[in-house]
Amino acid sequence: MRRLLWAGYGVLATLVGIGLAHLAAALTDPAASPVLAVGSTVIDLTPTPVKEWAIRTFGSADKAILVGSVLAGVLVLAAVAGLLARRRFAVGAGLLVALVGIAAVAVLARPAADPLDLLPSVVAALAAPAALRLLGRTHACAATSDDGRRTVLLTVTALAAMAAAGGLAGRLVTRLRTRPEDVTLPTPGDPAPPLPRGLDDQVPGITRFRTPNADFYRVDTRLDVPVISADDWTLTIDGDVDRKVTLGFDDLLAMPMVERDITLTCVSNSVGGPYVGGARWLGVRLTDVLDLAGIGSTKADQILSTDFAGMTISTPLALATDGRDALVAVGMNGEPLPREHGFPVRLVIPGLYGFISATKWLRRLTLTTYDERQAYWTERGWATNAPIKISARIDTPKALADLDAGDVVVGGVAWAQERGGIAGVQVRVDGGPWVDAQLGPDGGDDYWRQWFHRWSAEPGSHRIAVRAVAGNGEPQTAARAEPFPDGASGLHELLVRVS
Ligand SMILES: Nc1nc2c(c(=O)[nH]1)N[C@H]1C(S)=C(S)[C@@H](COP(=O)(O)O)O[C@H]1N2
Ligand SMILES: [Mo]
Repeated sequence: MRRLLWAGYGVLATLVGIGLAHLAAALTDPAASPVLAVGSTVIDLTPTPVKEWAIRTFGSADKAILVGSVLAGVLVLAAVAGLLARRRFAVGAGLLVALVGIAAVAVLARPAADPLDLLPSVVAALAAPAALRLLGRTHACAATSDDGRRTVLLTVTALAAMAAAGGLAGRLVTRLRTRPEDVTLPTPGDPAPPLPRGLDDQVPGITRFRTPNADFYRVDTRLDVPVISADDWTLTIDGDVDRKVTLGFDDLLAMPMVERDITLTCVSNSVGGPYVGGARWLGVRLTDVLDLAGIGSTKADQILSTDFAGMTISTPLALATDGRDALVAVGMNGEPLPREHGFPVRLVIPGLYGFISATKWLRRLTLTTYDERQAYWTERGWATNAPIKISARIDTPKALADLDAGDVVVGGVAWAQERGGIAGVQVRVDGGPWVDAQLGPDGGDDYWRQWFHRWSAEPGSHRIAVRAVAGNGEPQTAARAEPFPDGASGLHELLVRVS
């Protein structure tokens, strides 16, 4: 019983340290929070196959699970520290400081770390042992006085409140920084045509023609939602250029604005998977931005883009500048970029998977060569050139659905960016003939297209398959491939039961 109490003291002292460190991080750099830094380091060190497995198995919960595991591990060690402190305070406190030390190393190892980022760790290294000492003292008094128990209870409550308040105040402070909703976007000189009404209302269960921001898939290496202020944001264009240039947010907004409907796709999306979304993007042409620095005589073959934390993504220069609508984007569906999707500025380059094109929280564009510099995913074995593969997905009915015999509407979306869009979609039931599906309205070559097919279903078990053909005549391949290293392929097929 007494042991359990001391283990609890260790955990509580650690939570006080974490809570106050979180507050200190919010005041300096939210990404420098020790728990997040440890979690990010774990992500970066995780081998690619394990990472892929985690994304496949846990989906977007993969990060919550990771942070949870890191936290659980820390708290187990915290309990051990409490137990050790029961006999010798210095040993327990030493373990706590050592824990913070590991976190501090993780904080400093981040590419964009600066010395101020150590502040939260210092706060934790002071607060956790101090809380443990206080708990130890009160515990000792409890043995010698009648009010002792009450004092212990009070101390525990006060410290728990402090830990919680630290964490909450940290959140509040973070919220108060320049928010996306404070930004007024310019109107585009080159607007997108009105997006036609999709099949949303006609085909129940089909993916919406335009993905609302709140529903847009999110894939990145971050555990937190980066909180970046637009006021002190800058973009630097450097490397093999005529002159190095640095732009502020207002400089960027003053440039000619283009608006385009573009469907973004993640290389980790498996056939039929959810990591794809269609949105209306507002931004400056990437070539206009690069021209400010002058890339006429460059020997570079890649654009290495760097985010606010030093994470890098590389894009083949020739593809990014071949005339496609590559954007340095500030708006998404009529609003400033949400923080999850790169506020204040990100890249959007149609036709290339996000991991080689769609840098969020953009800070730097460096013209260089693949020999000279390797981006984050290049170091992890992913391809450097990965055009989005033609793909069709069945949204309705769902796999293994129980359906009533009779008219069934099969429907979904298909995409073939930078290949002239979708020219046709075909459906096949049980290895029968391929039948043309009806296409929804056209949202442009870089946008996905909805489709549906009326099927008269007869009782039994049936296999439905779909395939697409691009506007340039290229058919979707049936050859199966896993996402690694340049995107999944194969046909989306599913089984349903009709009775
Ligand atoms: N800074 C940064 N940008 C990033 C990533 C990242 O991990 N960090 N992930 C990329 C990947 S893999 C994809 S698929 C797209 C996803 O963009 P979204 O989250 O807005 O849908 O962002 C890209 N941009
Ligand atoms: Mo991705």
